Amino acid sequence: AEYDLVVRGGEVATGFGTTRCDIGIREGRIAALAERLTDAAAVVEAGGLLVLPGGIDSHCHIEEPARGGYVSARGDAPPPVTVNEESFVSASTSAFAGGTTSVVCFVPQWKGEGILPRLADYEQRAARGMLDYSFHQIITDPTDAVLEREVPEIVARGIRSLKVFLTYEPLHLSDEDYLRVLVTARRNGCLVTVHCENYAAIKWRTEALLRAGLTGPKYHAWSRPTVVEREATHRAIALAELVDQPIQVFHVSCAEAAEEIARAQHRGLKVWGETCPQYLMLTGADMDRSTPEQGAFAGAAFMCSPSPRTPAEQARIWEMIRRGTLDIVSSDHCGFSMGGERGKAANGRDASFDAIPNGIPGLAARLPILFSEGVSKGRLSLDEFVRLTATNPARLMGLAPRKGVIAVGADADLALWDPAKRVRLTNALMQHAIDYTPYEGLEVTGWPVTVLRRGAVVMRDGVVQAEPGTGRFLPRGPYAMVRPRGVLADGFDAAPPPA
Ligand code: DUC
Ligand code: ZN
Ligand code: ZN
Ligand code: ZN
Repeated sequence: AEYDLVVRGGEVATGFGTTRCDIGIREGRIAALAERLTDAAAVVEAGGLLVLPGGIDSHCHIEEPARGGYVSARGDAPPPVTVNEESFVSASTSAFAGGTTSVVCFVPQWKGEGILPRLADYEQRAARGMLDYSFHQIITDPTDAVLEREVPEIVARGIRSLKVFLTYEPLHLSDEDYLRVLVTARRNGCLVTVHCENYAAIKWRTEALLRAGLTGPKYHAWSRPTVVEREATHRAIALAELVDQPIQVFHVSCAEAAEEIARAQHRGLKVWGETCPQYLMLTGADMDRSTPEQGAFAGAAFMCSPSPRTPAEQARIWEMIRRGTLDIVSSDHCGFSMGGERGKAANGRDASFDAIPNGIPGLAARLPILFSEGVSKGRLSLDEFVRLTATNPARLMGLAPRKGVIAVGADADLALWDPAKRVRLTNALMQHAIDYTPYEGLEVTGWPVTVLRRGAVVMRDGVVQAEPGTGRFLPRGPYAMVRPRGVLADGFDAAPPPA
């Protein structure tokens, strides 16, 4: 047969407009888009369904050995070891269940070590999954050896983004170290992604809250108000402008921070902004929940950083998506179970808020929530949904045009959605390794019913069928979006990029 598989009769959202057509697949890639394709070895009927590019989640923490990471902890208390409970197999299952087929996840760097030892370990972990994957390299200890020897080596191995934190006790960089990472990224043709919150401000607020006896989960939000995020966003952008290095601001939770990004964009800077469903769906008040079984610890289920805000702020984030200031919606999936010893209760269920790991699971929930709240409720067109969740992340991360669009030559990663299917979210539907979802009971309209990864059906009606070890690493080469603008103060280039 001419095609290994034909997806027949769906409403196809290509990333650049919607059309009714058949999709012919050969050797895992899209070989033809036409009104009618015959001569197929197999057919997937898509009548009445939407056919979307498989989701790309360009920000998720999977099986990440984070030594003390994601716990605020005061400067005086040694942070505990925390390990993300999700494995690449459970994460792949969860992602497929929710319509996502590729991820960009994080290789850790532990302070006092180089980056290559962790990378070797992480490559082995990732290769066990079913998702296609690429890596951001976290930099926590930017020594000369790391920046001058190891970064060029990981770039040669296909990693094109460096991730830095401006907060968290064991992770945050000083301005000086952040500048050094920006310079290194510029010299090596990488994107820099930034967690923007002010470390010293959070530490100061946290210590004051604890002294006042305000220790419950809800005070997590009080420890990091929006001004803390706005200041760090402003600083991250200003220093990136100084160096002339493109950056993406991760997980924007408030309009103040988004306005910093908008202003930079209006001035022509290469600055992008991402947000996540939690900033559209959760608020600080969720951390004030208490249940008979869990008491105030129940609030820890909603604890992530930046903190969820208010309904008014949620509306402002929708507006910033509509304007295009925020052009990617990722999950920041970073699941910690409520039970057990490795998760939210790593430091006990009575731990003060600063000793509870930050992060919530969202790999499977991301697309159904954004589809329902966005497309079904009329806030987003289908095209906008596809761009926010697949096309834009693929382009910004250098994965386009292989990923993120439905076009001839692209990988046949497809999600078939029933736009009318109504589902009440439960933790079982998430199919992850975490023991809860923060969205339990939420009603959504629209659901992915079939998912193909490189032309193979990997999910049908919630049943994931893919062999562990079939996910592929997506190496990234040089790409234009992260090329510096060449605009420099006084015309003096203190960090020339490669010719
Ligand atoms: N924020 C979280 O909530 N979890 C993981 C890392 C982060 O920055
Ligand atoms: Zn972050
Ligand atoms: Zn400012
Ligand atoms: Zn994150």
